[in-house]
Amino acid sequence: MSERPRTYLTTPIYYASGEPHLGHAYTTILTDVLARFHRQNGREVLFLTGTDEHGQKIQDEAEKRGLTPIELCDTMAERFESAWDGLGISHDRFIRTTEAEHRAVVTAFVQRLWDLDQIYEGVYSGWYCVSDERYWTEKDIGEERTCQICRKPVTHVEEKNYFFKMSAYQDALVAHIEANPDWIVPEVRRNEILGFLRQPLGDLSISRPKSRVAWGIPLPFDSEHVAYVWVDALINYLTASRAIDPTADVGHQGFEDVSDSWWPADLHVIGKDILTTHAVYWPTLLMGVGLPVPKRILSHGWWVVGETKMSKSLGNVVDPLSLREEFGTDAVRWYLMREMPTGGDASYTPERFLTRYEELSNVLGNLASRVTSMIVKYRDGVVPDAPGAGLDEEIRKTLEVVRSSMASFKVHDAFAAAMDLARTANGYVEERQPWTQARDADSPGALDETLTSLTRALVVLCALFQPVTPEKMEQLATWLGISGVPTLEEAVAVDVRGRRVEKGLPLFPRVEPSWAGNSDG
Ligand code: ME8
Repeated sequence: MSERPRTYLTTPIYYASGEPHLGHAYTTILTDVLARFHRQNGREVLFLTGTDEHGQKIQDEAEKRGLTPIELCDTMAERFESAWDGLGISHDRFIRTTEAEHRAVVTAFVQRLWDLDQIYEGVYSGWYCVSDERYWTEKDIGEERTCQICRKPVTHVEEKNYFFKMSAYQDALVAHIEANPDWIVPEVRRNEILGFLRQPLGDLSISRPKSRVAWGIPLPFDSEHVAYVWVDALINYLTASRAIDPTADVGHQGFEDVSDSWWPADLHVIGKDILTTHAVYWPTLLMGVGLPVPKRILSHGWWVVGETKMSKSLGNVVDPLSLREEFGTDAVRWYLMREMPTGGDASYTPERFLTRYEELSNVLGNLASRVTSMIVKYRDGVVPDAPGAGLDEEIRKTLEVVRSSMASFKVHDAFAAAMDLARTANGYVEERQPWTQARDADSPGALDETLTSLTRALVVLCALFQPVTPEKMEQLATWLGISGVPTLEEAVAVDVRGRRVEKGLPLFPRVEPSWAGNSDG
């Protein structure tokens, strides 16, 4: 293992029953931005995403489409991978729960629970939502008998299940949350889980009879039952960490010592819809097999359309790839990161998308093209030999805000601060009036100072925007004559004097959106 500090980041694994939409793209881009930020700052990163491929929802969807479940999953896994490719996602591993390695780790995990006497056989009698693959109590479903999450009708089931003794870990979980105030971010979600844990915690059904759900991983101690899809899915994080070697002898599979692996994950990034599974089921299951729990959980809000959550089942999804075709990858990434305060909800509207695009274009893009073209015009493309300290104080303050905002996952604040620096630099142009300075042949130093200060700011901006708009910052770095995008430290320290600069084209050209003039938006 390398000596560099390491960070293991995960997204949820998305159901292979529907197309990737803007909500999935948000989580994945958010995690990508964090991954790029960590890499940029010298950390070794394992960034995991993937698809959740077992369970009744997938089984039913495949049947509806006249496909076998694996045919459906193969198609959809490819769709997600190519969507992430198109959106500049830099994941290190794409996991599919139908992979042999994952199936073996799930088998070993469940066997370990069984061996440690953490599982008993019982009968489940209650309500089930296929869409969210969740059991609900009489109280949860209310008089309308609908799922708490998707509001679709639930069905009554009564069947033999295996149960994990989750209730035994209630006190340990509460103690963990209380001792680690930042374990669940934001605080509103932490309080939600603490509230939930004020009621007695039940045991967790971890199996489904094959007679009802054949599409799953069979239990090693009863092949007539498969692992409950949520148990199967959560274990993906462990599989990818390489902590468990299911081929080793029992006692040597890694459950006793994970120090040689990526486990525990540093951060699970999830939406607020799947908080209970991640903040209650998952840590207690890990406690059940004696493994450390993930270090932190970031539970963000929902993209809504009007008042309603964007979701496939509600039929109101926005396709991030079509936005990308019109505006480019980086514009979609910028909009999603800048528009949603991490943790809160945000409403998608084409107007806001355009406003955010114009910000990129008029503030950052404009600064980049005017600075590079002035250097070409007034100094033959060579950055003058001047101190260039005109924006140093602003740069210093911005870096402070960016670092602290990123550390608390306030990505929107970090990039707002970065954009403010670009705004300030544009203001500096107006204030110094380089076109007037250029006419003053008696004191060329003033123009030199303006141009060098602006170039230094642009180099820092290039590093600051790299995690969110990587493609464009790569271009900007080339125009600025720096090889590759610098780290924040390098960007501040870089000596720009004497470097050759190219006149850049507009980074974010004007776009006439396809919806312009269309009253339906
Ligand atoms: O729940 N706004 O998969 P899923 C913001 N397979 N984020 C959204 C969103 C929206 N409108 N809609 C979806 C599952 N998301 C399980 C996860 S993990 C072990 C198993 C994002 O395909 C958000 O991250 O329903 C949410 O938690 C996730 O997609 C749910 O994806």
